[in-house]
Amino acid sequence: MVLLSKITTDQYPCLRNLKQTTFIPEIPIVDLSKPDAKNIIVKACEEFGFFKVVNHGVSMESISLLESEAVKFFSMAFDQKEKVGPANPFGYGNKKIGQNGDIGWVEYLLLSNNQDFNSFKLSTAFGKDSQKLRCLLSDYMSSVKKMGCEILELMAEGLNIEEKNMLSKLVTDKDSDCIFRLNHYPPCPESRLNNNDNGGENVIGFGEHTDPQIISLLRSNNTSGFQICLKDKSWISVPSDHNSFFVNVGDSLQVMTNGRFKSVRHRVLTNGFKSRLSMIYFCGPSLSEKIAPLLCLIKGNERLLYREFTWFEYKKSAYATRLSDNRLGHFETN
Ligand code: GA4
Repeated sequence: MVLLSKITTDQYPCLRNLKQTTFIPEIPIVDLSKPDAKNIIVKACEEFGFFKVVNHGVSMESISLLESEAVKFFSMAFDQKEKVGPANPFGYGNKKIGQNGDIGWVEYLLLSNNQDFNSFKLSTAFGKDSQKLRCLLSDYMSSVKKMGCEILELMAEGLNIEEKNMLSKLVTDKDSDCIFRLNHYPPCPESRLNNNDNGGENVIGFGEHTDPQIISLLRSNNTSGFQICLKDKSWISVPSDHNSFFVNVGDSLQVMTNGRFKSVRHRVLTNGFKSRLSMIYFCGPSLSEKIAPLLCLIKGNERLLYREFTWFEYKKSAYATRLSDNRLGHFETN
């Protein structure tokens, strides 16, 4: 017979976090091959600003090939990686995030979809292998972008917007400002001491923030750590799933839907034992694109919550902020 009174949380650390547990909602799952995808997308964007995508159409081969090149890159000696740094904003970065004093337990490679903006040379760190990396990056980025546009078209349909490509055309635009980020979170000794895989005390890998763009498409290896903030301000851990993508609503989409969709606050906590590797594609419009609430979505005498601004204006102001700042405040109407 098992004596329940003998069970301690030292034996069963997973029990320790039960005190926090209220109701943990299920993360919405969108199957892109199903006819109800558009309705689930809209509901998920209203409720969470976040959802998981299966049957995404991005080949597992292109994902795995890029992932193994990324693992190779991050396992190089620090001074070798540093040759493609510092990230300003593009290039290799270590611990420092952005230019305004944010730090995290993370190293990363940040790239623009516009090659001219990537002032660093991958070949400096990769030598002749850089050509292979460039091809894998370009393959991956174009198929993830395609998935992003499919999602934006379903979203437009779900929102009953007549022009099916009203949102996706911002990303298919030849001058669209999309960014690709590879994040590597090495195992963190301090989180190991806490022996806590469930959040709580773990060291921050990437601090809480919202993404400035329209949507972001995230894929990671099977290491936990990613959390989202719910409407009631509580944080929940999102179970990792290396076969799926996760979609974040960004600030620009919050503006275009006049606050109906919420840009989701999210963060990454480090793991004490395993490395986490994530790849994020941020779908942004062209710098000259005007962002404002879409009038076709405004009902009756609903008030416009944001003034119009260009993506260039928004980016300029966003890059002057700290990671956790509310970047939209500046563009709200009174
Ligand atoms: C958050 C989303 C993307 O990772 C990013 C980040 C950017 C950076 O790392 O250079 C920023 C951050 C992000 C928003 C505020 C500014 C700029 C760091 C930072 C403190 C690439 C982006 O587009 O905005």
